Amino acid sequence: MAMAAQQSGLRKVSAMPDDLPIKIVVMGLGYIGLPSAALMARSGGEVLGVDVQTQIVDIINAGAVHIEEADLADLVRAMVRTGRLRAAVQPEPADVFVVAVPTPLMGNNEPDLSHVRAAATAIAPHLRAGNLVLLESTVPVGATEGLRDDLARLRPDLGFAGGGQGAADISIAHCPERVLPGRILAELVANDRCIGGVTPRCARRALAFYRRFVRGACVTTSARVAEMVKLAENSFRDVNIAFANELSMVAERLGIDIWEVVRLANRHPRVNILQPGPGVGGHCIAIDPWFLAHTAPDLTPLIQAARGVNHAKTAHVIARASRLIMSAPPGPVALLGLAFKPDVGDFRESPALAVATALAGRFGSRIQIVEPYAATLPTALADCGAALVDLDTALQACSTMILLVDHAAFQAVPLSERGAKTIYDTRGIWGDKIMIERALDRHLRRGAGALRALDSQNG
Ligand code: SAJ
Repeated sequence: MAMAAQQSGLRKVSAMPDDLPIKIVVMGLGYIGLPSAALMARSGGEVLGVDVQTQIVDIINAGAVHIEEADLADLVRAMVRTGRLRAAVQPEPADVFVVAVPTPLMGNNEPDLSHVRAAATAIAPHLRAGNLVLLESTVPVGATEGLRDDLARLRPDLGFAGGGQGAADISIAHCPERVLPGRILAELVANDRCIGGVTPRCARRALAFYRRFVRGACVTTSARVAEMVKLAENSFRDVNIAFANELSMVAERLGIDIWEVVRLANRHPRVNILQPGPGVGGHCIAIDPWFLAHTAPDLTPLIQAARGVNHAKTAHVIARASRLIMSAPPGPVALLGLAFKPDVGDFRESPALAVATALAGRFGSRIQIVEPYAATLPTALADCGAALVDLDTALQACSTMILLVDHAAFQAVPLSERGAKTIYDTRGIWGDKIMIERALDRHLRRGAGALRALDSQNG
């Protein structure tokens, strides 16, 4: 094929024949980059994972992992052993560059694209005609074209698809990830992908790449649509959870079991309310809606209100839990869970962690924390005197329990072991809620007065 292209005088732009191993550089070895790099290696690619942290690079080159994710450690170890997965702090020339770096928020809720720009600077010297650059990080609409423009400025000797005159040496597409922490490897393969090219040809080239390891349907579109699709998905979930959280506070005032309300309302064929909880955490749902809101602040009151409601729900849980602890007999109080969601060891933006930190600040050494996914407590908690204990110890020692995360281990605690305790179940996992709520309300009324006294003492 290459020979035919040379003979016909055509420029060879596809360096990725389906039957040859391709060289792939993955920029960013976090929750998306590392699993993706390992899967790309498993599908036959020669993969170089790049991360700015040498510690992460060393861990991966030793065949280990720095993040908890189902089956990831085994896959990475196997791929490093085959030699098809390596890590380094700097990229090398490759056929495909995948950018999977963090895109956090700045203090004013403005998207921070500095890591994407840094990745562009790092790969620019290594680009050559025929390369495909794929942006997987979640970004505001227009950022993929922005990446193209950054690369074009850095490499004026190359032509960039959709970037004006000249041959399109470099193709660029946005292919947002959609995977759920805890199921990342399975979902990277099984989920449908939305692939947005800065030109239709870029989308087609990206499609051919993803088909190597994705079994779900791959649908092509423009980069701008793909960017907005991703933001719409996570904003939809945030708004729906905010609705559930708002209802939960109304139901609480009315003495109604919100989880029963949601369960019964969802029997309607066109209603699907998500689950209320102590707030929304993780590095996606709590962040991405701001990418839309920031783009059009005047047009997104609903999205912004949802962020506010979910944030306020955490404050509401802190206030309610504080009243409960004030009304409880002296002695330890168990907080169950710190993770941002069940059955993961991921504490990013965790509302449970925020609640625990606030309660530890107020009640110090009375707080006993159970978190099966943590080996030690974050210093902010430990410094206040809170202790990390196992579930059995907490069940034995604590007559008051505040459940913050619906880990499977907590769901398995039978009524016989918790029936006599005062319980605030923020996730609704223990079925006997009406009884619990009524007992809780009595405690809370007593606790409110005592809490006011404590707060005025503390200034
Ligand atoms: N939560 C609730 N109630 C619910 C569902 C979730 O309170 O009914 C809370 C969780 O406890 C957690 C937060 O929301 O604190 C987010 O958890 P999640 O399971 O909803 O989502 P993530 O952040 O793990 O993953 C989301 C997913 N997006 C959607 O479902 C639309 C995932 O598919 C994306 O790939 C991921 O964001 C991402 O990386 O963007």
